[in-house]
Amino acid sequence: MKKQKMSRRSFITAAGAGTAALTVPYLFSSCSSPRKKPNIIFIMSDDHAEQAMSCYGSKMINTPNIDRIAREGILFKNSFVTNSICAPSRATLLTGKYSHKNGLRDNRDEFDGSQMTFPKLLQKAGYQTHIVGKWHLKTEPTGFDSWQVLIGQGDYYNPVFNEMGEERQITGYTTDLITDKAIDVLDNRDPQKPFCLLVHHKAPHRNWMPDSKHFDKFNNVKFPLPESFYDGYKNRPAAAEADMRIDDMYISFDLKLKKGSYDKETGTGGNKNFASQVENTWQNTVNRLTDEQKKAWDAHYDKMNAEFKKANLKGKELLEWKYQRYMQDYLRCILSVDENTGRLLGYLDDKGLNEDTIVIYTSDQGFYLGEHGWFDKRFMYEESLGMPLVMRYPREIQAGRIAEEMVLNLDFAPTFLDYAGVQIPLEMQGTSLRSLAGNKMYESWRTEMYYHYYEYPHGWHDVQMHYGIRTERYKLIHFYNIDKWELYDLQEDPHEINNIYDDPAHQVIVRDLHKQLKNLQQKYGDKVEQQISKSH
Ligand code: SGN
Ligand code: CA
Repeated sequence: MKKQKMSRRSFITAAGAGTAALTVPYLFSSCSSPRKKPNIIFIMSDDHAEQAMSCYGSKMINTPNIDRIAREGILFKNSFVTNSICAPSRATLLTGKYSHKNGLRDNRDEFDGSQMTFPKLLQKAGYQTHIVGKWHLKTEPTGFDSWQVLIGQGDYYNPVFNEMGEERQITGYTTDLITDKAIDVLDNRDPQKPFCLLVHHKAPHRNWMPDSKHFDKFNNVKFPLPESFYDGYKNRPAAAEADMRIDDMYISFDLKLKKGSYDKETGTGGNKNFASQVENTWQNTVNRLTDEQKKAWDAHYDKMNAEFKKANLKGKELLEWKYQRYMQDYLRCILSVDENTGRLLGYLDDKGLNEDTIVIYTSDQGFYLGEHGWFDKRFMYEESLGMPLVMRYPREIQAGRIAEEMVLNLDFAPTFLDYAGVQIPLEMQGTSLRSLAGNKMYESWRTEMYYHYYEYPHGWHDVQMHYGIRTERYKLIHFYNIDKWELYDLQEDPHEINNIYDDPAHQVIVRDLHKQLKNLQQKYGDKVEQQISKSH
């Protein structure tokens, strides 16, 4: 058990709450001396799993620049997303609220930009606020002095940006271009004001198109299969139903094979409607490349196509080949994200901004890199529930700290407001990470978290709606449309293969977790019964 810490400061606790998650840490900045308000650079990539970051112990890739943030700051080992999918994660980031409160439950919903968000509150407090990169919330950004965002998911090469209402296509590799824009924003800012800059990468989102300069990386590597790669989904019907197995990948669009080097497109890719047009979509994507880009592209992939054709792989061999191909391109995309993170850190070094700037690196959620035989996210299982999080702020955070406490994407908004000395609205459902990160005393910390995923049956990958609770040791999940419960003992079964919900030896735990889960739903105001009746 972890020791509970008591705060030296005054806390305002929402009526009847009494736990950290509903505790508003303090009304005013915890700095007693009137120091300059810190700048904030929040870098968020898309689908970057902890398993692919060397500071989280990955052996597959080196991410020296992201690791630098961890080394000079803090790494959160138990950082989780509350709804593991892109747009909902972003809406929670902005509002500090669960999906059922901010109205954005799945990727089809539109964000109501008239609601309270942390950028708006920072703006009021004198910050300049900016966002560059992926937005994905459908409505126009609000609360930003400037915004330059990709349209929808955006493209890996030569993307179209919406620059405050004007669309403009820019030639180049998107991860670099987003960073160019970020640096440009910093160069042109008003130096009298603190800034908050959100840098949201498209990469390493599907379909994993690397910068050609990284084509020579990982060619001779054989990535070990994750332990749960050949999961049989026993006693887990929702997992068995999900359409996101490595075997389901499109061999064209995802794995970059050309017509002629394979017989026919075999993957369902997670969306049966898309399957019929996938080869054309892939062709159109390649057609967007400039001649020079296309030349580099062909020089690399033509060789791979020829080798594939010759090998004539089938069954297990083909499946494992797909996994290796997936990993190569996914990791190559991350190399660019890491390098560009280094560019931003270098900028701060050069301008002498390190001390006064909070730098965060995270991803909108985790991702499967072959665990359970999958790619994609959505499930409350560890790999996609996890949300990598490292943060540096030399004025308050001791270098090399590692936090075991459970932190959530709900916590970002209150954290930024806290550092900026802005009152945290009671309606925000997260807790500031400032005291925890600064190793200061705090009242108590959450030892359980609540999760709710909604995108079914529409959209991609066929993952049943579910809610659940994760404690330090156990996880209880309810796939409510099929009324199937799952229980995992994370200590005994870290890969979540054995659903022990019906095991007689665990019935006391099941009963307790049910109670805790109900309490969390009440505390956060998630009226699940309504959701269930709507979806039937
Ligand atoms: C796209 C992807 C899906 C992915 C969703 C959501 N298909 O539709 O695989 O789950 O985005 O991702 S793709 O073939 O178009 O790449 S999210 O990160 O935006 O939520
Ligand atoms: Ca994502």
